[in-house]
Amino acid sequence: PQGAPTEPNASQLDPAESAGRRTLSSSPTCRFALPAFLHYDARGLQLFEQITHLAEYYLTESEASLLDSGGAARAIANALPEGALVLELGCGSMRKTAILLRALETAGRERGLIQSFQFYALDLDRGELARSLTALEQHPPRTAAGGWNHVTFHGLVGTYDAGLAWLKRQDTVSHKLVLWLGSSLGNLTRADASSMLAQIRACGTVENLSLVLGADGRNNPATVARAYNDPHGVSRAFALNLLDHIGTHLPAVLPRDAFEFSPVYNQDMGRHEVYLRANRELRVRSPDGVVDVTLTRGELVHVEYSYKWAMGDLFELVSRSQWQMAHVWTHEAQGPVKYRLLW
Ligand code: AVI
Repeated sequence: PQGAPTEPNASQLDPAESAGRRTLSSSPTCRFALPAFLHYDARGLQLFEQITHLAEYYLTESEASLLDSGGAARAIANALPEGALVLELGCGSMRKTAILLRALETAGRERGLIQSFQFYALDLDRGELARSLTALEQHPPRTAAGGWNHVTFHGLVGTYDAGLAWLKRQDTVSHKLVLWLGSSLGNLTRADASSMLAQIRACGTVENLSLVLGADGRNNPATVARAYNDPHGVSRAFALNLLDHIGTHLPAVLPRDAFEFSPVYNQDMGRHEVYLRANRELRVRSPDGVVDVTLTRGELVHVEYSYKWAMGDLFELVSRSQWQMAHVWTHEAQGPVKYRLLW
């Protein structure tokens, strides 16, 4: 049925597997690092959704305004061939995606298209994905008589890797459009962002594949710091939430009361960094003995990077990964705050 999540092929990905192995790897900034996907269980997705509504977290509003009043959604919808497949990586609540989907519905009607656009939403949590898709389907544009007529909805449960492997196999569609929005590329190191763009590029040809990419700029450090450490405590709850369910991924438990939220904007590197700081010496042991480490009091565990991209670096990244840019929309409403959508 429409809206019910399906899986990208049979190989149900087990993010826990790979995470477990990478769990106690080190990062350039500290001895221990946890993979960022651990933030996104159902509760983590809900907390992140709350963050996107905060005035301090300027990224979401910037992107939404580029899609909407900035005209990006309409331009993309008008250019997309009939029957095209649209895949959103890490779709979350799809509040901004809805702007593009409504533009596709309108374009379908205005252009008198026969074949629907096929929208696939990829995310990690089946329940949250189903809930978001159902909500989206219940809100077609006002002009769409009797609901969505030109967009068909599908859910994919899995990681980026699984979603892209699936996309690569979709070789009978007229066009594949990948949406990688919300500055999600910022959660990868600059080297990994480059590999990821190359991996997306390999899912199709220059003619049949395109990408819409959202990237935050290297904004005022105080503005960035506030976006990631809001006075309402939602960013803090989001970071600490990972400790509540880490036991399902790791053969070890990190007690929540042993850690403090420790965010910092690293201006030289152009990235926001989040750590969890041990407030006491702590031995972390798994029953099987695979994990057995002692954290010192004050020791940091790295849990997230949010890289910010200067215009020149972003262009260089895109061309290095074999993409050609058709259009750039830049949001500059609040003085130095910049956010870009690349297509
Ligand atoms: C999902 N991602 C792009 C967010 C970001 O801005 O790095 C995650 C986030 N972490 C704390 N606040 C928001």
